[in-house]
Amino acid sequence: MREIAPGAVHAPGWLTLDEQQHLVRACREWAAAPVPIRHTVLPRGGVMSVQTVCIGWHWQPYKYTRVANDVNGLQVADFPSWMVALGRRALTAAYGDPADDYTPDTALINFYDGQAKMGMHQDKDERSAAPVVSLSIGDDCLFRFGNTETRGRPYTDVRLGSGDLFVFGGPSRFAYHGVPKVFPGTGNPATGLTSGRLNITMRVTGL
Ligand code: MD3
Ligand code: FE
Repeated sequence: MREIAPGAVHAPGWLTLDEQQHLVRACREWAAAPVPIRHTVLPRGGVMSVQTVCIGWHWQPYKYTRVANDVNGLQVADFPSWMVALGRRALTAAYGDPADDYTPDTALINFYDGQAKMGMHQDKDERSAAPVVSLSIGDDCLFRFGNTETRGRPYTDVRLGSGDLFVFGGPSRFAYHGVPKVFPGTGNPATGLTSGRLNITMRVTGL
């Protein structure tokens, strides 16, 4: 367990192989229906290289909606209670105190192929300052954790691997961050993911 910055805690290999397998299976189902995983199109016409599917609420830049009116118009899958329980356990592991009042109601599930990246950004579409719980499965990546003022330096680069937990709360909740690179072929096929990287972020929308 390592505190990268105040409120930003990295727990390498926190998920068991069994938990990773369970999450890979769940994400495969969510990626298929009711709203298929897709490359999000940004308002100015750009297309994200990462593919995303959501549960609980549907994220589209720069808002959350109940139905995916930018994809197929359907309501996204429910946020299951076992994910709420997993989010609470993650928060407790990171901060060391009970988190029974933490109730995430949405998750963004991002899939990175070997070429995908995510530019430096802040997550500001939630109307809540509650922590974000991030779980990574599959190929390693370079994760860049910045500051709350600018997209640029200073930042800390961290290599994230399969099973890693990262919690971003307190002063780190609105910091810039991104994924400049994934390292193809570094994952463990026993997770059920034979290529690419999966990242699951749980959030509280405040909606
Ligand atoms: C720090 N995802 O979905 S996870 C995103 O690996 C996103 O897919 C990246 O950034 C990924 O918005 C990074 C780590 C992460 C997620 C959310 C954060 C770091 C964060 C929110 C606030 C601060
Ligand atoms: Fe983000």
